[in-house]
Amino acid sequence: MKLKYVKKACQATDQIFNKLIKNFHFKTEIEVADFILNEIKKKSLKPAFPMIVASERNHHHIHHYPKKHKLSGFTIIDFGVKYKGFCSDMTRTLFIGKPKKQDLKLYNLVLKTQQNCLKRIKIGQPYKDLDIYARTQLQPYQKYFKHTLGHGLGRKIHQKPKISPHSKDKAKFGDIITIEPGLYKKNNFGIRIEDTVYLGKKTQILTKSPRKLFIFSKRK
Ligand SMILES: [Mn+2]
Repeated sequence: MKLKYVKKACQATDQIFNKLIKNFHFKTEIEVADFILNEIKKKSLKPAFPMIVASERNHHHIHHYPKKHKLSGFTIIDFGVKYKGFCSDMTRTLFIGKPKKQDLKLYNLVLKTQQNCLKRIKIGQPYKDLDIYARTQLQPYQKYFKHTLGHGLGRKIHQKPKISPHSKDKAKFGDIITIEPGLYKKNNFGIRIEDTVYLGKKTQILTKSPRKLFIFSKRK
């Protein structure tokens, strides 16, 4: 039952993100947040947690709530919904303006790290090994990875298992977790890519929104 509901929550999240991208005309963080909230309401669902929309100057704050701040540069959008009491959690990072070569390099590093982590998940494996693996993948930028690689979710947005460098939990069949590497540096960059994942016979990625970097021009 639980998996079914988390899947539904993830599908709704993908649909809303898709709509956001197709209608992208937003100027400020709060406009993006309002659009998403409205779409969640239209589906008669609730947000799983206070959404994060964090653009330049704010994107290094890991938990930043949307403001009237103008969108510029890397823009992190982190949201989820609750479906019959079960959560989804997804983050995508967009770029507003023209990314520099170094921006693309950093984005691709986070993406590659996330994809490699997803491929590496194995039942029985200590989660701390996966977290440490992510940090080695992010070298030489690993000091800018300022949170844990992921977390369990279900009825609560953060629950067991722990996926951190000190976790004592091991990957087990049936786990529902997030994998969310990121890089954050004040006045420089803020990038995170996160998916909700189910550990079945195979690893199933339940949030399926595109992971390529969407680039939009700045609005005046
Ligand atoms: Mn998360």
